[in-house]
Amino acid sequence: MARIAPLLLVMLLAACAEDRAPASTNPAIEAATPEAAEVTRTSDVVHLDFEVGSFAGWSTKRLVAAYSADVETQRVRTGRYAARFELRHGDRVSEGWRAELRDPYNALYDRDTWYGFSTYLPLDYPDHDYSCVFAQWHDQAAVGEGSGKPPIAHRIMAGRFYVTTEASPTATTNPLDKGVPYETMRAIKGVWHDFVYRVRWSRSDDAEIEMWKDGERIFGYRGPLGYADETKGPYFKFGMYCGDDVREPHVVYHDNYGRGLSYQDVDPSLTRVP
Ligand SMILES: [Ca+2]
Repeated sequence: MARIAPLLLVMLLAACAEDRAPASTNPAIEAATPEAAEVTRTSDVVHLDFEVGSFAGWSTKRLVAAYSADVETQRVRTGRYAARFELRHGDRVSEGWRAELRDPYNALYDRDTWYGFSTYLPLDYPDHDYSCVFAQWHDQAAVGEGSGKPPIAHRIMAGRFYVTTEASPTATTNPLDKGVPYETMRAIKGVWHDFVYRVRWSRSDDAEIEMWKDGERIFGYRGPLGYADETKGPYFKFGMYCGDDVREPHVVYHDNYGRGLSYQDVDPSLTRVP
């Protein structure tokens, strides 16, 4: 029995890992103070576009290492900075293989929330037949309750870019309603793409999604979305998340995340001066 105790201690420390700041010497990550995140959490319109040269305003606890995310000056959509994300073999945090930043804001129900961001996949982004997620809207589980699959996930698999939805009366990893409101075979490597989403979150069956890609309206959806029993609305994350442990590094760039009350508020093609 005496040999089990150290193992239990290691397991407990691992279980608590999500609540610790990442072990990092990355100044961009260390600049993401709780105070800045609190401002983000309570504001209707925010632009977390990295133009402050750091991840101020974001939650960074889903980054395992200094390389998981950094501010980037060579490959940017607009302005001086973007963010580079890298997911390597074994990068597991918060119960998944991920390198993600979270917008601390919980969306309000029964009103429109607009989101915009730009994404760049490098030409050597690996082709694979498992699903990876660049951006997702995740349910906000109450303390002590389990999380569900993300109500909206913005994915790539086998060279296809697509969007999935999930809905159920309660948060679950096997929701009753699954949807694929958008899929395409478009090649998306080597160029920036601008995405804008309008989401009307609802705990009834009348939620709405509209999505624009590079200024063109791509799809609309109306129906069940998310988990009807939740108190707080979903939150946004982006970076790189894969359903399996990756065999080779996956790199993606994001820029110009905005959240607001109109298309204009969040248009990721605009250059904003901080
Ligand atoms: Ca930028």
